[in-house]
Amino acid sequence: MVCTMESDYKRILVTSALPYANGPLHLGHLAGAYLPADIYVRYQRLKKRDVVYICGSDEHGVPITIAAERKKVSPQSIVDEFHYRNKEAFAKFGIAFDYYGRTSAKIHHETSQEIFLRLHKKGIFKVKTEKQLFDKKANMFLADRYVKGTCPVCSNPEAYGDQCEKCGSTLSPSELINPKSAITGEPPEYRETKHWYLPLGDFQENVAKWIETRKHWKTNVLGQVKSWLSEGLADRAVTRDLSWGVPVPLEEAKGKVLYVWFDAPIGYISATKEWAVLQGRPDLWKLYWQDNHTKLVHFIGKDNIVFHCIMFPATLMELGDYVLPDNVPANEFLNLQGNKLSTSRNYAVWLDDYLQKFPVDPLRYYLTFNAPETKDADFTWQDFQQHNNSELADIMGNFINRTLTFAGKQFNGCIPERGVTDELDKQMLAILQDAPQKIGDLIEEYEFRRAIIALVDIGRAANKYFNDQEPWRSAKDNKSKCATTISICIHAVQTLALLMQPFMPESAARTWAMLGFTGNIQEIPWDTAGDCLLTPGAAFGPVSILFRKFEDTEIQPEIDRLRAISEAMFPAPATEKKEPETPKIKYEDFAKLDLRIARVLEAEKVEKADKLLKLLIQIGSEQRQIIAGVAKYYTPQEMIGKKIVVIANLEPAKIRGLESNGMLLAAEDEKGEFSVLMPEKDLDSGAKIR
Ligand code: B3M
Ligand code: ZN
Repeated sequence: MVCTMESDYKRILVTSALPYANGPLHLGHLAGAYLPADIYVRYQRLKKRDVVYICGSDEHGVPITIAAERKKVSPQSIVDEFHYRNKEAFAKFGIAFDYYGRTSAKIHHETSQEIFLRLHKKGIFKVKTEKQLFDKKANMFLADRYVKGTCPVCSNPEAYGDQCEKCGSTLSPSELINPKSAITGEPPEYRETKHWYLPLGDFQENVAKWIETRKHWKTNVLGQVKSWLSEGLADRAVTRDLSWGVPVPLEEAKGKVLYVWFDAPIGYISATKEWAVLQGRPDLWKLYWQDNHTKLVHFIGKDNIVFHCIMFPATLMELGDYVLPDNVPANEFLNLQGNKLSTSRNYAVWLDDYLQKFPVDPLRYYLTFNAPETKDADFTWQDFQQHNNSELADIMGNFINRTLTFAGKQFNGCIPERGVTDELDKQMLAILQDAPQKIGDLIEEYEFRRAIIALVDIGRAANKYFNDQEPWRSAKDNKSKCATTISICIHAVQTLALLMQPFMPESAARTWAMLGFTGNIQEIPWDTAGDCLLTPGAAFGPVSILFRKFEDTEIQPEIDRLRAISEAMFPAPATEKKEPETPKIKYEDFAKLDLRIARVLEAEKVEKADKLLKLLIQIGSEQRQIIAGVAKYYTPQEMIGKKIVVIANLEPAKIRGLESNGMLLAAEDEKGEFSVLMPEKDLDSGAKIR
């Protein structure tokens, strides 16, 4: 059930990943799955489209029970605490869900069990009895994160049974080297247990065919999905031996619960059901999930791609009467001051904390401007301060303020009458007229970074227009020209306020009030934002500073706090080693190297060589194979789609019998941090490095 054309859609259903209710939210959460979705939804509402935005707490799974054990409280009290805290934090940041559910809800348990039973009755599941890790002391099976051990891919000693957070590899508990129970620290033993598996291999063909129709997806998402498909889909257990979760609705599975990744995506459906009940139309959810005129969009972070692009769609396909996602615009990760965020080490910027010191909209602005849309991004307080001060305060805020202050003095706080327009006036008016379409198209394409840059560009153009028209001069000798200039400037303020709404709703509403409008700004359709909605002669409201600058004295303590944590995380080497001197070279020596930007098309592990990846790369119009010693640090999925730097004129060599035609550049520092060099901007492959 897939609509092929944009115009086929009658309604949009947007979801954001359900955050685990096991801890507070930080800005990595916001940047990944919530802020972009909120911008998209707010825009669609302004376009007067039928859109519903669903989210909620993921309250099952090992992350919850581990948090409960750590705090020595019940899982229920953990999810109760964080469900409400997180719901409130989202609300404070203006994330405007239509419904925020929770997977402990009765309707969710019922919906998940019903879907499990439907698949069971169709004979979809494979039931297997297998040996799994068991902790004798704790008397329980060790699923997922209940086992820790050494990652077989990157040797990280702290890898979990389901995933290594260092290299991103997906693991199963039995793959860990030296496994230990996360509860008792004991080495586990193997015991037999029975589980229900989703035979994803059987669905591979259908999933692959469907993915072929998703040409419009982001390359980072398609790259990961294709790499999963090329490795071949494996059976996935959808049940667990745990006591916390949705009970498996079968007599023979007593004491088992559904795997959290089986029930959590169903949470989108059950939350839509709850929303429908609140609308007084309990069946309304069906229109959004079971009518093929719905455009379903899942906003997630990159670690959730396999579940949203393969596992959940495969389940829905088997059910046969559900819509599949039109798009899954997953974001990459946001780092913090150059390091990975770490909840357990308190290396994060917590939303609650942020709000004690700074306003909402600058963060919404900066996280959109610096969004990890195509590659990981880094949040630094310095950069946040700089972009707030220059773009929000100096461009947007300054333009709005100088316009209204000037109009206050020269025209008595009233909107002046517009007279004859000259060339500059016409140019400015054309920019305003085109803006809704231009920014709207970018939002439709999930290009939120470019959209917000286009918004600030309008502020920039308006500031320039103000300067070029010099209204302070015309005020003295040509009052009617001055009136025209200021009328157009106020018109620009109005357009900016309307177009700011999806990104910075609070500031948009404040600007609207400053303009003297009394109605709700959200009622004004997006498409009219470029028109002049002002009434000449009408008085506008009191003017106040829209965006304040952030001082070094406010920013420095934040940097210091994080630096102290990161130094504890990665202590500096005791003695500074002096680098041996390397002989100087001439430019001609350097010029002998043909260094190029290349794009990784395919990546796979080299059999029996745990350090090597075989990469197919594109350099301009040419494709080549190189063998790179990066497998300890990068999974094949992580490499696909990446732009890298290669020495293109290195003599071909045979490595482990495989031809390597070039070499990629990478670096490792004293801390053992390893990185392949990747250009900061999206350069074309083949570009020469000089
Ligand atoms: N709770 C994982 C996460 O927060 C998970 C998402 C569920 S979406 C259905 O990354
Ligand atoms: Zn690893």
